[in-house]
Amino acid sequence: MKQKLEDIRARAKEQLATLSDLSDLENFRVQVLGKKGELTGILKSMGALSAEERPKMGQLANEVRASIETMLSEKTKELKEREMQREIESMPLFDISVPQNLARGAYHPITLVQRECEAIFKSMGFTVEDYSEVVTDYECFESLNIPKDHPARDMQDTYYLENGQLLKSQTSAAQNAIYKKYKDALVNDGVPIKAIFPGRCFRNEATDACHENTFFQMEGVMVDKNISISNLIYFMKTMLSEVFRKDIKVRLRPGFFPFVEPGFELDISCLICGGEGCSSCKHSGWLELCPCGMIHPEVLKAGGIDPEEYTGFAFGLGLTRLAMMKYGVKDIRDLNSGNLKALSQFTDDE
Ligand code: FA5
Repeated sequence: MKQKLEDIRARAKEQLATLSDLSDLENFRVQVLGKKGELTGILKSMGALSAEERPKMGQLANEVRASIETMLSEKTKELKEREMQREIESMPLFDISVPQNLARGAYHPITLVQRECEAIFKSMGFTVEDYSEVVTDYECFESLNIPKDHPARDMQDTYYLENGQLLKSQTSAAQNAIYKKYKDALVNDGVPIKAIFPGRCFRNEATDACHENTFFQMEGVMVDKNISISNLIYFMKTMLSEVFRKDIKVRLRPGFFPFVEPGFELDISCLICGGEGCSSCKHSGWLELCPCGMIHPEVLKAGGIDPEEYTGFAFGLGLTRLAMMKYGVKDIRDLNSGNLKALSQFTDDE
């Protein structure tokens, strides 16, 4: 029996040295030390020994068991370390040149107000349309009742491409396409046209605290039977009270735009100076924000809509100026400056 026990210890040592897998180790443990294992079998047969032999063999068996258990735990530790090493080696290398702790970006204030306005109008059933920045003379002027020789063009001098197209000077340039897109649903299915179309506009003009050569507007139109100025005023009021979340002073005064009749200028009391007068409002205390009016019959006709049957309103919200007022930006030029110190302070407060 002594020899058998020594053999088990020697074989265990040899066998363990060849194992390289944790699951093989477990099989080995069951095979040698488990309930039906080799060593357990020997321990069970000890009853047959003489009273003199039994304690000696018992002691030896315990020593063999303890040494096999020690070898097993050392081998287990070795294999676990090897496995961890393999995992580490398979991980992507740490690249010390990758910049760490970069400051997070923030949305541009104009994007923030644009999204806010879109959400407000969507909740009132308007669709949001996208339109190109390069448009034709017809889209930007002719279809809006502004023929080639019309003096209203002087107010909106813009940048022309060699092919005769131009950078749109107003989001109204999308009106004609929107009417044509939705007129069939209006006439055949009685679905009112309710759309907003935000976009970047360009004008060749001298810049100051409230004028940029590149700025954003958001146009809105609604066309249906029996649309009146009351509908226009309701939507304008709802939009402004939701954007500013407080009462603000507005005034509506007559304004001329060839594509609306009647036309209005909607001004808001300057929120930079509280209406006292400052450079942001050209010292008038008021800021032109959202001209609007009832769509001119000729414009509806150009869009394929019968003005005898349908009426509508349109507005052209100055999104860049709205961002100025909402965030207290005194000079419009700061918004296009790319100055991250200035721009990164705005956050979406939703
Ligand atoms: C228009 O552009 C008309 N298309 C608006 C309109 C639409 C009228 C539908 C009626 C019906 P106006 O040129 O006033 O109008 O510009 C509209 C708004 O855009 C202004 O009130 C102002 O808020 C903003 N805006 C105009 N020019 C500039 C500029 N150079 N810099 C910054 N914002 C400007």
